[in-house]
Amino acid sequence: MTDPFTPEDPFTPTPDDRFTFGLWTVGWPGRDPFGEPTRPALDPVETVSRLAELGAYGVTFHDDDLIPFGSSDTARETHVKRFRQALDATGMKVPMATTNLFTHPVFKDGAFTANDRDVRRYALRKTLRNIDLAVELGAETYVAWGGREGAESGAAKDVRTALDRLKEAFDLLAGYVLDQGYPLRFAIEPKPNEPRGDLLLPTIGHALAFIERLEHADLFGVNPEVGHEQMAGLNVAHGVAQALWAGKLFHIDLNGQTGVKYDQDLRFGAGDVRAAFWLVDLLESAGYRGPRHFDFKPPRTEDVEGVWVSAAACMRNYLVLKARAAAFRADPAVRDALAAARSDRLAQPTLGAGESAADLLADRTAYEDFDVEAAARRAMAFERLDQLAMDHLLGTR
Ligand code: 3MF
Ligand code: MG
Ligand code: MG
Repeated sequence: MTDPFTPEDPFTPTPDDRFTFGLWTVGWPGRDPFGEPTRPALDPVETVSRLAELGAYGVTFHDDDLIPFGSSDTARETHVKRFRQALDATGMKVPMATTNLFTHPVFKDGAFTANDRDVRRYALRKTLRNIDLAVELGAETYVAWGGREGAESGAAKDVRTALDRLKEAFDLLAGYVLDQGYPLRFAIEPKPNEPRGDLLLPTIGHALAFIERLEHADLFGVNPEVGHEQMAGLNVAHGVAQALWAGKLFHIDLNGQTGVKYDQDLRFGAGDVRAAFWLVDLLESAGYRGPRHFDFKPPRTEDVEGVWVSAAACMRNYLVLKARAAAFRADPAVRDALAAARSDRLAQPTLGAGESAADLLADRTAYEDFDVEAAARRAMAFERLDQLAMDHLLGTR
């Protein structure tokens, strides 16, 4: 076996793999609710060059990751210029950007759904300003995570009215993008809780349903995050499959989580490795073309060198799982097991071409003559299929 992280490693990424990282991920200094930072802040310029060396395709940012909150216009220009130079020097891209609407205390009751109207107007201005920058830097996707849109107590937030305000905000932002002729789409990121006790649009399903009520629904998709779905005890591959089915998987946040607990943001592949395997299998077999974006936090036990080990491991784990999933799909024993499980038959429509309810009611084989007990006795043979998947995942096949 080749050592990981050496040039001979077959799982060394290249920009063609489309791996991207948020500046806030590797740049997280390790501040948590119980402790001070354990690492120095990273210069975005260093982040760009280190990630480029590791084989990433690009970086993403919140406005405040790049331009510290409260910077003067001159300082803002300098930050953007240095960042742009780093991108040019390395060939790194910025396929996505987003707004920080949660760190400053002004957003303690949310942004687009804050009870205070002046806070909502300020949040819209902050977002519009960063949309201009996102487009200038070549972003095609604008992610909107609710941040603190939510509540801890029942009467504090009228949820139906808050959803009106959220729709109002997204209708305005989309109208602006259309007026400006920007080639930008929005990806809403669901999360069930943290930092608020309960957040609005808690899961992929809630977000998909909300999008259908927007004025420019075509411009909106979702940005599911592995750990966020798992914090709600949900099957992330199922949620992502539904987003793909709806034509709404605009972006994805990859990371790791071990079950229903606080937002762990482990490196991708850590946590629920079986869920990660099925997710990669899905993304690769569905032909998802967007960036593979890592939204993780290198644990605060690591020093700066450990940050890059953790980042490289996100990409490596994706490539290992991609190879394992491809081997699983190519294995003749798996093809036999899929046939035994009759998985191909699901693609056959339940009704014949043009068959009506009356035709179905007239079909005695569907009911009167159907041998229910015999059909109930048929084994589905899913265990053999799943064990083959386990063996591929564990490297024992
Ligand atoms: C929080 C998140 C966010 C979003 C980010 C992009 C800070 O759990 O996942 O990361 O991904 O704001 O919109
Ligand atoms: Mg997250
Ligand atoms: Mg995220």
